[in-house]
Amino acid sequence: MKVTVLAGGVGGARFLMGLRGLLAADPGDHEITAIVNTGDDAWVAGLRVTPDLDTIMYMLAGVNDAVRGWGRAGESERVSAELTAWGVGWPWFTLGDLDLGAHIARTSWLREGVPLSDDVTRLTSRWPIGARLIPSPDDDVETWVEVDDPDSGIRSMHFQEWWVRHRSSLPARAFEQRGVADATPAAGVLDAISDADVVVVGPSNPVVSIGTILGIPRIADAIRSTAAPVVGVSPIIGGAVVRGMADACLTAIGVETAADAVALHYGSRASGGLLDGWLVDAVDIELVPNVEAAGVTARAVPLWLRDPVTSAALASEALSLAADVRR
Ligand code: FO1
Repeated sequence: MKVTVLAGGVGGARFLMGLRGLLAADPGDHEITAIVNTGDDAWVAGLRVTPDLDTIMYMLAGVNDAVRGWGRAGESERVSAELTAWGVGWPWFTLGDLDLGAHIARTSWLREGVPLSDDVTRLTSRWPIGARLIPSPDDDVETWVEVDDPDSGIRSMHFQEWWVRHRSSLPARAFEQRGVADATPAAGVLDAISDADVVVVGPSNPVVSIGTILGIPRIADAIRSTAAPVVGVSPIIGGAVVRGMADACLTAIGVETAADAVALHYGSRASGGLLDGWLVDAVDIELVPNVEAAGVTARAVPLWLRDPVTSAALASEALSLAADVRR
């Protein structure tokens, strides 16, 4: 079975871990492809940093820092301290020594003209991660946030500065994908959508992760027209985010932080949107009729991705819903 997952950072990575575990236990050929958000990416100290790709790579490789949710396990920060001493990079954005190894390798290949998707292939080939990761574009498309700063008024900053430096405390007025108009889907992205047996919209931030992937020209249309069933997993449980800042992002675009509101935001494929099916958590069972009324088949199942067993169970629910909506 070919399963293609649209994914951001930790939520997407945990879902992919569950899917990999589920399919590994099932005889037969399986292919997992993750189309990953690159809007969080940034040039830091002259290096190209790609947080969501790295979070997924490190977690699937088993070398991630499970506490912080980003970077490498067993990390040290000697170089980062030196960069701060030299006044280079973002002092509030810690690049660990091991993590820097990936950023230096990636940047050296980029400087040789090797596109990001090939850099990802080179980096991930170091470990048997059991999935193919593809950046949604090879081009630099960065999410910038327009904020209304009580001190300095309206200004724009890179998503990382809004999220890491300011913990999304500055009211976001708008999110801009810089460079998106000239971007194209990376090699393999459109085929991964059209050739899939199932497409999953992962439990990632609907605005700055999934939204950023969908903003790349032609990707949303590929999802609308794929023969595969398209099912999504709500990143909102009981009216709250599981982690991160999706609530601040949803508010900024006028969408309620609720499992049904996000499904309606993505829309049903029957009416020109993206979804055939949608999973909400058991606590949100009363929202199922709202989602169904919008033309999306909905189910209430446990969504918490606590460990390999619950993650595999959620992946199984997503594939089961896909089988149902396919009929
Ligand atoms: N998040 C933080 O809260 N503080 C950091 O210092 C930080 C550094 C960092 C370095 C590399 C990387 O790939 C991710 C890093 N992150 C950090 C997490 C990052 O903001 C998130 O992974 C996503 O971009 C937002 O979900």
